[in-house]
Amino acid sequence: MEKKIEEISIQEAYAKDATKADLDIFGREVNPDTRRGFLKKSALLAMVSVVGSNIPFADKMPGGLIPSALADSTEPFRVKGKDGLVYLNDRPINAETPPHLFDEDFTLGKHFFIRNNGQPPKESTTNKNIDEWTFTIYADEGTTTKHKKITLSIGDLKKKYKKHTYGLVVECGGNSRKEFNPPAKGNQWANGAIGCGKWGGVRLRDVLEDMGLTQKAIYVGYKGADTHLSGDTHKGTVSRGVPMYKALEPEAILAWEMNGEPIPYQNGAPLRLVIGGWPASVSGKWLKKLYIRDTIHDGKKMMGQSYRVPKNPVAPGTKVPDEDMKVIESMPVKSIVAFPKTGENREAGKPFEVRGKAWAGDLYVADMEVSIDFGATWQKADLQRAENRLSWHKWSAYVTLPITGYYEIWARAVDSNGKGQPMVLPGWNPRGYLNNSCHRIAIQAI
Ligand SMILES: Nc1nc2c(c(=O)[nH]1)N[C@H]1C(S)=C(S)[C@@H](COP(=O)(O)O)O[C@H]1N2
Ligand SMILES: [Mo]
Repeated sequence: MEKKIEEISIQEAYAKDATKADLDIFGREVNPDTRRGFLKKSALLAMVSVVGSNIPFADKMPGGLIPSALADSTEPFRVKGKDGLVYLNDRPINAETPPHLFDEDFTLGKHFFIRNNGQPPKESTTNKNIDEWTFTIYADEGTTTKHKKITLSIGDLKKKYKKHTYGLVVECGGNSRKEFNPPAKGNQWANGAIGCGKWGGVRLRDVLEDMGLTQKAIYVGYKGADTHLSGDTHKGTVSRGVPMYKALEPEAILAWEMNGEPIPYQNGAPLRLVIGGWPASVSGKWLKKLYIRDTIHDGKKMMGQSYRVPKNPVAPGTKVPDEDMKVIESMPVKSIVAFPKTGENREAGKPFEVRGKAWAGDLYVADMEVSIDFGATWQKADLQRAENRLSWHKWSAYVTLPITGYYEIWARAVDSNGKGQPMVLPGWNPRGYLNNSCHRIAIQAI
């Protein structure tokens, strides 16, 4: 007899299990330190209904993994308010945007990727009266002259400071990690751990300068309202930061809006720091604390191997000691083909449009090219100016596939310093960061 399986979202699965201890489907305790463990029973049930049949070897499934049938489909393993994302992990939630959803001028909230390091705050605390959401700025001794500590609400920000809106690229430092060989631990992102929203809020600079910054203030760190997966509030999730010069740039903002709407819950509602061009881990979600530091911020995931790359190139597979690693700053130049969708057909001999987006960390994109012959020859694409610094550029080109057969369309951007995207993985590093190799799509000419 066919048993009806309940379809539930990840959110509901969490809510259901929230009161229980963290147990996997076999009733064993999930190891909070590895942030893995097996999928919880309720989550796995939700999947069985999608895969369409029983999962005989469910007990062999490595912790945190979801069936690949699901990794390619998106229903109904879905997070409220999101649509079309590819899920990598449910605990914490990590989901990426497939390339064809980058065809919008700015990434829609429902398509914006999710990279959580822990459990977001309760949704009801993030969407009530957002003007009442508060955050506190703490200053290290001697870094400010006017205030040592101040608490502000979103309402205060709106009243006191001028609102600014910028298109800002938020890209996970580990985007495109999937191509690393030997593989790097961490979310196996294809190319969709990036988004460019139009972020609205106030300048971080305006708020910080009101504290009376001194020369001693050299770094700014953040902390969000999310909690460690174990529920232990002392453990924290991620607390990163940027040097003061980056925090003071005009485009660094405290945002409560994305694309003219409140920020989606999973993307840091109601208030997040948005610092474009650097690894997205510096853009703190669910913002609760800012720290003005007299030293390089030493919060969680600032030290050791996280968001760091070797100071000098290393052979693939090398173990690199912490002291030989440096913090990632500006992200490298990169581009994506958003249209057509990979796997589509086009008529041989007939020109058709190819288009996408390109971005270059702190720089501009200066040049854009596409290839239909695996990089042997390149043709210039039409590149538009970005709406503002740190936003992405739109590009398009007309290509013609001469005869019937299988083709790949490759895209390559060059930044304003003349540095272009490599065709293959640029440099192996232990945690799999900064892969900006060319994006490729497959098209059949018929
Ligand atoms: N408070 C908080 N901020 C955070 C994170 C987090 O887990 N908690 N993840 C960081 C990382 S690693 C990335 S890539 C981006 C992801 O932003 P998004 O989920 O809005 O796409 O948020 C960053 N800010
Ligand atoms: Mo990230």
